[in-house]
Amino acid sequence: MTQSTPQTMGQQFGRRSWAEPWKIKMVEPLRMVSRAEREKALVEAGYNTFLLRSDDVYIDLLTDSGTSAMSDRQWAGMMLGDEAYAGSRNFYHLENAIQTYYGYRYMVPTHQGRGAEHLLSQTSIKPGQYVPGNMYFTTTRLHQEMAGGIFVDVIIDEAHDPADMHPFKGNVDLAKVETLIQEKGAANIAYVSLAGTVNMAGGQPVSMENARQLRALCDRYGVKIYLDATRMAENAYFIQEREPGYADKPIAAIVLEFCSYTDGAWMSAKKDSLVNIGGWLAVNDWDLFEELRNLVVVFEGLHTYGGLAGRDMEAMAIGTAESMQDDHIRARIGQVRYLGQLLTDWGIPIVQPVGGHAIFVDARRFYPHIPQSEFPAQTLAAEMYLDSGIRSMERGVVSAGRNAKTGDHNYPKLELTRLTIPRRVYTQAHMDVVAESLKIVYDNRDQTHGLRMVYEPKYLRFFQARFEPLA
Ligand code: P71
Repeated sequence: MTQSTPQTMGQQFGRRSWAEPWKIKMVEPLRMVSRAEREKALVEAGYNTFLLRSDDVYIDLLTDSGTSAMSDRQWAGMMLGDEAYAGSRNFYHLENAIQTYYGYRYMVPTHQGRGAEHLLSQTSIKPGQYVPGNMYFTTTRLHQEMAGGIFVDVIIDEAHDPADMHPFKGNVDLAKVETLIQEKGAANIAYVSLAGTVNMAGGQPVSMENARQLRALCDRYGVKIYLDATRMAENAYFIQEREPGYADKPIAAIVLEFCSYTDGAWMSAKKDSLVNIGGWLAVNDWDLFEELRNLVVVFEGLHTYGGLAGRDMEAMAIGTAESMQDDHIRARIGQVRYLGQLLTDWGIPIVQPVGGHAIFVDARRFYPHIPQSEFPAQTLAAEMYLDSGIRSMERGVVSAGRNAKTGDHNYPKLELTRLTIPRRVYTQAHMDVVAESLKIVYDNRDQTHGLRMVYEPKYLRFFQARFEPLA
């Protein structure tokens, strides 16, 4: 028998190995859940991974939102919370961090991203106005619609093709924006809703050039641009890697330049900024800020805490700085890519190129025999949980909801199951376990049937909808 030389992870992939730029100081034990327990839990959850108890989950890839591990410095910062009702010291630390790293003048904290979306939508959209955006996000579009806005998708066509290798699949199609402005008139455009690493497209980045050109276009018509900065640090990594002229620029400088092309931003700090809760809304215009500062007290809390404790703002200020460190972002995206490479090598259909925060499995190609009306991406999430206790999330027809006018399902082109990687939480060995589970589910795909929806709530139905298997 010939004995092969054991290979390190890097050697297997023909490169130098990389490792996480942190070591572990505290551990949280995982529970191994038996097959019988998983079967029972899945039925109780109506085949919806949002309705599983986390105690019944082994590796939780539902989301990267609020699930990251804080650093020793952030935890130390939590002890420095100034819990004064007004003017907390931690607010000023946060304000300073946002001004330093994102470059906007004025900021209000919010309890999380959708709190900021609510305030921006209510102040900046008049009923009947259009809101062009580079692909919808569920909560963002809902708040825009609740303010009377009409969302229009202006992302480049390549974004809707899970196999297209465009390096900046999150880019705005400038012609689509200009046509909309000309057709509807600039006064009927609320603002352009621009997002970094477009979540629903598979975590796909926007190029600096695209942001610069969008700014020039909007300036010609006097239209504002607001940025969803939720995963902007990750977007900056792709610019550094792929866009000429940025290879030697630090992540922080790239984020700052990108934001300079926009009029303000909203943030779910639960992603890039490495906290479990928190968000903010920042703008450069004083008059708008005055309105926001007033409205935040109605819905979130005083403008120096916005629904957060002082300690939360401190952790967010420190996390903001940590999120801009180049070695952190490189390892974060490197881990996602490692998983993506295994799946690609095994021929499992995933969205390419692999994005920043997650692997998006293309459920249409995974289950070609399951029609979209039988929820292939939801089915895949259920099957993965059954196989191994790994929790993922549907991002397809269930998430897309119904057309407000016709009441039909919205059938999005992308029918995806998202395996989202929390930051600084799981190791490369966990990624191996995930990859192997997905391979087993793929090998058994011919025996798998779709689902039927048996309960559907009115808003954001994917959170609470219930399903039954079709055979
Ligand atoms: C994600 C989430 C959290 C989530 C939200 C809705 C359904 C399922 C999961 C939240 C985002 C986001 C972007 C680009 C705004 C929000 C809202 N993402 N913009 O991906 O990704 O922020 O959750 O803090 O309110 O799992 P919020």
